[in-house]
Amino acid sequence: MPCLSRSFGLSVLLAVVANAASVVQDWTLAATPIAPDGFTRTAALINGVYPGPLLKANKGDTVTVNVDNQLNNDHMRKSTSIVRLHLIFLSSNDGPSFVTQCPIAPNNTYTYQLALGNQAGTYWYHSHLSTQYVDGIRGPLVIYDPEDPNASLYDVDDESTIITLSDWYHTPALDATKPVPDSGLIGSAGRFSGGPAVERTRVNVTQGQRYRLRLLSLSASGFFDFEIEGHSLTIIEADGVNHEPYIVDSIQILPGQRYSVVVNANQSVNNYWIRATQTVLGSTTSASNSNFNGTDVYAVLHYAGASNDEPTTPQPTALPAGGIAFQEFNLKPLENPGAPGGSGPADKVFNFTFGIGAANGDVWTINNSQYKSPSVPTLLNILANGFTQDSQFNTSENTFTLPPNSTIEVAFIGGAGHAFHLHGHVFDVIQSASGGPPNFVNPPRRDVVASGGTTANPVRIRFTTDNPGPWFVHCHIDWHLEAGLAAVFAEDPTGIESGSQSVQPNAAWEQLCNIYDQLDASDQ
Ligand SMILES: *[C@@H]1O[C@H](CO)[C@@H](O)[C@H](O)[C@H]1NC(C)=O
Ligand SMILES: *[C@@H]1O[C@H](CO)[C@@H](O)[C@H](O)[C@H]1NC(C)=O
Ligand SMILES: *[C@@H]1O[C@H](CO)[C@@H](O)[C@H](O)[C@H]1NC(C)=O
Ligand SMILES: *[C@@H]1O[C@H](CO)[C@@H](O)[C@H](O)[C@H]1NC(C)=O
Ligand SMILES: *[C@@H]1O[C@H](CO)[C@@H](O)[C@H](O)[C@H]1NC(C)=O
Ligand SMILES: *[C@@H]1O[C@H](CO)[C@@H](O)[C@H](O)[C@H]1NC(C)=O
Ligand SMILES: *[C@@H]1O[C@H](CO)[C@@H](O)[C@H](O)[C@H]1NC(C)=O
Ligand SMILES: *[C@@H]1O[C@H](CO)[C@@H](O)[C@H](O)[C@H]1NC(C)=O
Ligand SMILES: *[C@@H]1O[C@H](CO)[C@@H](O)[C@H](O)[C@H]1NC(C)=O
Ligand SMILES: [Cu+2]
Repeated sequence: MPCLSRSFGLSVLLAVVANAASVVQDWTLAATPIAPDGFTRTAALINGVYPGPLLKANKGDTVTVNVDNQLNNDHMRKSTSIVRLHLIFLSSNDGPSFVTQCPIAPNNTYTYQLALGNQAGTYWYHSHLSTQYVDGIRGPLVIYDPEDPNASLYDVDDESTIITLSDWYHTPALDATKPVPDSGLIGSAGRFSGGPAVERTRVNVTQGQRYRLRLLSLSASGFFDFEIEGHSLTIIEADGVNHEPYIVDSIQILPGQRYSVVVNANQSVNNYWIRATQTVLGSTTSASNSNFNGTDVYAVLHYAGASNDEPTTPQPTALPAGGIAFQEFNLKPLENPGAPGGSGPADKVFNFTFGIGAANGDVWTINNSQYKSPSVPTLLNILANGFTQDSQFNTSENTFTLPPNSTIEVAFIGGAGHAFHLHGHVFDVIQSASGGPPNFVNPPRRDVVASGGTTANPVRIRFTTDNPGPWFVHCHIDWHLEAGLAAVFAEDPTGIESGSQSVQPNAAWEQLCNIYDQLDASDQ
């Protein structure tokens, strides 16, 4: 079996390499004024734009990103690190600060180089240092699959069909206390209560064509309810994993989640509302921020030939009567469905009981332990200091070693309202927050999952340890991550150090900590 799978892997690799291209982007990070919702603030931006530049490649390509860190504003972190959400790369390229690398110091450059292998789908990238991505370092990453098995379901899939959803803040993250966004952006435009009537983002379609819309939540906190007036959404992808077509009228997208939906432009030539209602703590309003109006997040689906005006119909605010709402448990993966270990017991079960560790909500814990970034990244402790056991890490690192080639099950216990993300793997959601019985046969497969469920049946995920690396598992509500709602799975430490899947960082990676550790605190 190992031999078979190895030769299969090799032939796939050769087939992919034959068409592989090299995609190179140069990113300059700098503090730059921008006003996507009409309010000008200085943000931490890549090449001066928000969202960040589209990183676009084909399956099998090699992507090189040259990062030049020119951040130099006292209200925002000056160091940085970029993570590519979930992609199963060598972990020295994964990016979370103090898990796989030290941050890139200001006035320094660093190159991320990634062989995409067999992965395709809709991803995003963002800074993974503290809450820095909230300030603007976030953008879409799309890997097209020239051999998409379900390509016949749509006609158009290009830059015009990538739709990012973001919560947006007027105050830099470091200065924000009790942060509630000021607005919600679709693409690069949004409105806040009392602000100017910023022109709404427009998505152009031609009647008779079917569009693969790639919906990405680049959010730090807001949840988005997405709907297009008069058009159903056929979900075919969740978080980079193809799923069987599933038709809904609206879909809730949590921070970090992505979906591809096919929309058939088969209605009469006109303009239609795109609604992306934003909620924070389940509400479209906030007592602490009167700018926030979660209802007012709209774009326009514009048919060629229609007027250039906004739709004349009332703005929808909720799923219409009789509409079909998305339920996660209905998602079924297209390829190789079935949870690791089937309905049998997992090799190792983790119960992550999370909770608020301080009355003011500034501390979040897993099993009463608040995650705190170590000064020495987890990966460095494994590679340079030979750590192989839980007890070698500080308690506040919430670091659990995992054996190789095993089925791991994690239960997220503590209630709804969180969006848990695991690096380095996709996982099967054997118990979804949306209900349904436990599913071991064809459960949803993804990399960011809603917490919730019942006390007896909390949300549970499973994955197989086939990718050695220190993998961060954390709430993707960035304020919760910053407050400690995180853990690290140190998967197969021995396999990280040596063997065919060992992690071999380059010389530049090895310098990152030396440079960072010498910075003044204000430059970190
Ligand atoms: C980076 O360069 C700028 C401009 O030369 C300078 O003002 C700033 O102090 C430098 N930052 C560090 C950490 O060296
Ligand atoms: C979608 O892909 C699956 C798996 O390859 C295949 O069985 C199915 O027929 C495809 N559906 C369409 C409409 O192409
Ligand atoms: C939509 O079409 C209009 C008119 O052709 C064009 O000006 C606009 O740039 C298009 N918008 C997008 C997002 O492509
Ligand atoms: C439009 O397309 C959708 C999705 O394919 C389909 O369900 C619906 O019946 C079509 N409507 C019309 C008017 O053709
Ligand atoms: C919020 O936005 C909606 C939609 O534009 C609008 O109807 C409503 O009046 C706004 N609420 C407030 C409090 O401004
Ligand atoms: C996890 O919780 C379940 C349900 O309470 C319990 O049966 C199981 O023993 C726990 N497992 C571990 C490893 O703590
Ligand atoms: C967390 O605590 C529960 C009991 O409260 C225990 O079952 C579980 O094993 C602990 N999980 C970890 C990862 O230590
Ligand atoms: C654990 O914490 C102590 C005190 O904060 C620190 O000196 C030490 O370097 C930490 N160990 C690791 C492995 O990070
Ligand atoms: C993984 O474990 C299974 C059984 O537990 C075994 O059959 C298989 O050979 C192992 N694979 C590897 C790569 O070690
Ligand atoms: Cu959370």
